[in-house]
Amino acid sequence: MNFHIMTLFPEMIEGAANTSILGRAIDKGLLSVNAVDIREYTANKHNRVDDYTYGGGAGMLMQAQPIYDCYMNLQPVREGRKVRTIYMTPQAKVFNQDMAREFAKEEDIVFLCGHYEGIDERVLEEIVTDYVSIGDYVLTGGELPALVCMDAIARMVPGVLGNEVSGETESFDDGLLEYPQYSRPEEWKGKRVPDVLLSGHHANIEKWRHEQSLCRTKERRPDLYEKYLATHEKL
Ligand code: 6GU
Repeated sequence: MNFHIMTLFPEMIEGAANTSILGRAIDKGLLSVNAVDIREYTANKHNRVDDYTYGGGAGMLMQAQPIYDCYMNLQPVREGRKVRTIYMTPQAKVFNQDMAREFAKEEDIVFLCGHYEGIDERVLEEIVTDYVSIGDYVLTGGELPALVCMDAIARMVPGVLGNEVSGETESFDDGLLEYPQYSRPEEWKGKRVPDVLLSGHHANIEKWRHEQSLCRTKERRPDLYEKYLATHEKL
């Protein structure tokens, strides 16, 4: 899978993408991360990529031309392939695990990261296929959101997490939060690991973990808990 990130801060993307699990997946040839500097495509003699907004109002806007030329020069676009192009913006539906799973099926994904007060609407209409937010708060740019989405998508690509582990065996796979987990020692600061986990009784362990998931979800995410009950109603 190939990620193409259009940004004014390519070093922000490269720094984060080349570490840990993403870095290993790149080394293994499962992923590529291609951060492209939009500024390199400006036709402005002072290298500007922003200008005032028509109609007035606060701040500057990223102009259409550099973004469009940058997009048209991306490899999959040059080769005439249809490519999902995601604009990271708080004016959008909030990213979730289902979306990560869907995007992970693509061969190429383009992320467009905005700055300033946003981007000229006309270039968005021309190239963007998906509008995605990462939550109801405002950030200074789309780079961190793009990294968040890229990480969540990448771990759903087969092989990225390693041979045995599946991206599905985590919180949200069945709509519940994950149960608490423990490693050695059996006792730490007077706190003991729950007996059932030391029992070796796998059915009881599964039952305990499911109960813990339910409890934790009800307490921390009542919204998810209600949704779970509604879809798992035993008749
Ligand atoms: Cl995707 N972009 C920006 N700039 N701010 C955000 C966001 C995205 N999602 C939440 N806040």
